[in-house]
Amino acid sequence: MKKMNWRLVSVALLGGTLLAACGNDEDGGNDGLNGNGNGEESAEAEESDADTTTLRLAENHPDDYPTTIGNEAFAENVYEYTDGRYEVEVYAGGQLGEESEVIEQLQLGSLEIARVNSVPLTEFSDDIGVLLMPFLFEDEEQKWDHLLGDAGDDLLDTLDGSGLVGLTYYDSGERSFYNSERPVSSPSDMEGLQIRVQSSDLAIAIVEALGAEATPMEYGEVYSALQTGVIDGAENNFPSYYTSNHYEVAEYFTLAGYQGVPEVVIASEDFWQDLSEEDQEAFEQAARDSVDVQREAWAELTEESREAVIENGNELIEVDDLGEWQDAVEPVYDEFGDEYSEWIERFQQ
Ligand code: GTR
Repeated sequence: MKKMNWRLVSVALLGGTLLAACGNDEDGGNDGLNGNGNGEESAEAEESDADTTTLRLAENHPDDYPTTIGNEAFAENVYEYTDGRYEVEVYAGGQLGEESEVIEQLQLGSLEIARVNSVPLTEFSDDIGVLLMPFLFEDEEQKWDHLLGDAGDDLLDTLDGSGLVGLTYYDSGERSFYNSERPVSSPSDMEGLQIRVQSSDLAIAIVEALGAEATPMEYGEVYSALQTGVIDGAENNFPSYYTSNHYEVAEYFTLAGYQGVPEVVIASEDFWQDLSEEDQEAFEQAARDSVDVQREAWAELTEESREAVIENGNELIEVDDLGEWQDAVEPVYDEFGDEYSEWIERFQQ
């Protein structure tokens, strides 16, 4: 049986049209749940039950991407844990703008919730940048023990006062380099390549330490920049490389996961302060309880996208000596290591 379209069902139950809602699910998959920018749906929801407040959640990945699946689990939890007083509509596919625009909307209070990567958050906390440090974590287990433990919580708290409230982390695996020019197996092959990075000094420093040139730009612009040759490559995890279609225009993918920056679910502080303490706890719990669903979907899509790009004929380049890459990014530790030393110590315990 298909997953129940929770939001529509809840709306319909209140409006007494359960059958119609279930019928919708037949052809809709999770479309209705995602909202898809259809203002009529939220009007319908508000009309059906004046006691239910509808919130918007911005997501820049498509409907079936693991973060979107996590968002939907979060939305279901919120509805349940607040006894239907809040419902969350997920606006996937970047409908509400690029990540920087979405963050601005959260700060202004014109949007309630979003899922973004931790990199754009480095602008609003002096500490979150630690997550960008190359080869920070020994393995996924160490990373997740810390992220879902005290260190991760304390790091989210460093957003205090920025207009943003961090709720939880989602999996984003490891980022690696890919390009359209040549197979890259050692840092010396990166020489002179023009690589897109997320907008952050640390991200730029990493690429420069590897002898390449960094071009910061928004995610949504990368495909055409690769296609037109404005850049030679970028860096990301397998699911993003695949679902953004970058694999079509950058065939060489280097298997050297150098960075494990996670995704973050964040709320607008403006909205947050209007919630009762009890509701704040319900939202926090709803976010935490969606992490397993997201991580499971993450593991699946990582495997699927890897297979899909191999099938497409892309070249996945094995790296013989990861130590070479670690040595090459040492200057990044020289430049930023002191700034993040306490956090590095905590995350590497
Ligand atoms: C993806 C991440 C996006 C976005 C993108 C990027 O892995 O999920 O939210 O940050 O990377 O490189 O801009």
